[in-house]
Amino acid sequence: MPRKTVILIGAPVDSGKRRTGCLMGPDAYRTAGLANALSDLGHKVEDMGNLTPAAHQPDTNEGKLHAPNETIAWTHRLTRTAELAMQRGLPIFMGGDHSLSLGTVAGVANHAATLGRPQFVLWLDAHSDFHTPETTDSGNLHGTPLGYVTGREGFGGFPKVENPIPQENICIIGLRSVDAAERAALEETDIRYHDMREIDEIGVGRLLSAFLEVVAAANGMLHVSLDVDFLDPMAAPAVGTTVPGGATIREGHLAMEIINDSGLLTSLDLVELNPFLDERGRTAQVMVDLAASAMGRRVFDRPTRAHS
Ligand code: 4U7
Ligand code: MN
Ligand code: MN
Ligand code: MN
Repeated sequence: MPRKTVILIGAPVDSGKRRTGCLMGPDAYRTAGLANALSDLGHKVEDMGNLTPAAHQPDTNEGKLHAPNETIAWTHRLTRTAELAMQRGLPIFMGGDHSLSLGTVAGVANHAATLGRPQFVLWLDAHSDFHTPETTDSGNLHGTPLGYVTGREGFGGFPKVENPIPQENICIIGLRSVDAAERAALEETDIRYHDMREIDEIGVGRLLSAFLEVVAAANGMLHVSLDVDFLDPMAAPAVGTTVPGGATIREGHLAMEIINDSGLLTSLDLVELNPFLDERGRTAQVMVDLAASAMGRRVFDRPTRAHS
């Protein structure tokens, strides 16, 4: 990838579920050396420090949703921050739980609209995160960002989504835990989704390349949202929502390397890292290494190929 201005944005969002700890994510990425890994690749790196949510009323324990006021306040802050950062460079949002993507995706889509370019979203996750506040059983808003940014109903009290992402511009890869209500809703959409079986049988490279061809043909902007639980918990244990049978380290890197080769990446979320659950920082390190692959780290400068 050509040299970029990369803007690291700490988003210590911890309101999207009940188990806490994701607020330590941004500092774990710093400790694992994210800024240096990117500057070693030739990028200009700025760290904006950690954001705070907009002012909000304290949450109560009433109602099904966990901490809606705080998550709404984060959505306001992150939407605006994403819009502004996109004007200056390539933002990497260091989470924080996945409810941060209600704001980051809404914000990058607003920026794409000002350029008259379509926004695409690649969602690497064990889960589809397609709930609405009405369909969620857990009440955890980290399970709702794709519902929100596609403009589903039921997000009363949240900022209006000015530029919903068209369903066909979204690709989810890594699925192995989809709730019944999400599945019924997803099957009615044009969202592209691939479960682990498709990774096994077809390969992450082919699935991803097919989507990236669509993005390139449309001159699209590409936001990648990387949930730690895309990876198998043996490779990446520091996450609250472990689901066995996930992607390997190599499948993760191959995806990132293909993203880099495409030259399409315009923004990135690193989400759901819970350093409190980590083993000597190894999950934070895996995520930093994946981000470096997405931003151009490679073993050789020219593509290698098998001997015939
Ligand atoms: B994550 C879940 F019920 N679907 O809604 C829910 F399985 O950002 C999990 O992908 C959501 O980690 C996981 O609570 C959200 C559950
Ligand atoms: Mn609060
Ligand atoms: Mn997720
Ligand atoms: Mn997940």
